[in-house]
Amino acid sequence: MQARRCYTLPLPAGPPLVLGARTLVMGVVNVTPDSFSDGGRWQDPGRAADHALALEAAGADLLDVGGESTRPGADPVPAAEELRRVVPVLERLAGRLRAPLSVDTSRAAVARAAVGAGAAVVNDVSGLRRDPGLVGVVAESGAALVIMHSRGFSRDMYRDACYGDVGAEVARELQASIAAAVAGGADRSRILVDPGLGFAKRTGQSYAALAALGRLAALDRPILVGPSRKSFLAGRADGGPADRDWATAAAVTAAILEGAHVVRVHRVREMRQVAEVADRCRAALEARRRVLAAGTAGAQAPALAETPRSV
Ligand code: PMM
Repeated sequence: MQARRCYTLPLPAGPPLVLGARTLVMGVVNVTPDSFSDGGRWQDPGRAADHALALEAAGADLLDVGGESTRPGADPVPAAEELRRVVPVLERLAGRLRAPLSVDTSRAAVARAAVGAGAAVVNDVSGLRRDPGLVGVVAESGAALVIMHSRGFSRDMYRDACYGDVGAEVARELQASIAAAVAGGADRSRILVDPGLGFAKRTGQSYAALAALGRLAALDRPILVGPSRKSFLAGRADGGPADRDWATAAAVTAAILEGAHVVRVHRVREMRQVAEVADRCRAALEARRRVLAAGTAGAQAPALAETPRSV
């Protein structure tokens, strides 16, 4: 475990995103009929907006609105349909949230409309490979950009799931995407990176990418991780995506101990609790490491801020 660096990301409006002091929780709002976990639940724009407001009330620091399923095998939807799903939700939320809005899209046209409707973050699961125009929208608008690692696209992503060293290859490919973003005019200080758990990665490869999260620290950008309910978390008695929240909690904890700054999840209230405890564990482990490094092994680690409890 290494110390987590702190970053302050400027956003087009409102206060900057402060990353590293505590883990931020990004709530998922999928306005799709076919997402693997919550497809069809929030298709009505009013219900989707209410869901976003409920996630903020539950403790979300960011809200990620998406209009195209990225599950393996999903067919792409036309841009007009993605716009029709996402923009009315963002418009309904404008001025009603403190948490910045993110749009989960790989298309420039959707990113442009979303930023116009108030999104402050563009979350591109294609890592800038799908639409070369997307980086221009980010550069012009000053939106923050999440560059997620993947290979191929939804329909064929497992074809390229061949790695010698997952952690090293993910870090190298993300580095190349950052360079492409900067060459396209994006501000490096507004970029986050994401190892893309489950994207072009089979089960063992997703765990390897999670275990190698520390390698991404070399990119010197904040790290976002999205393990929520994914199939790599399915245990022997798996009841489907909605049955994977305990497993998600384990992966969220591992991600935070390995350096994640933001976790993207469906169950915000619960994962906020998990993140708080994982942050306290991080702080205790870092303090203990400092004590050991100072050569005072056996001395007491500095006490964490205490909240008195009866039990
Ligand atoms: N996963 C999904 C969609 N978007 N974005 C980022 N940055 N990272 C992810 O891991 C990610 C994502 C797929 O999950 P969903 O269908 O629950 O949204």
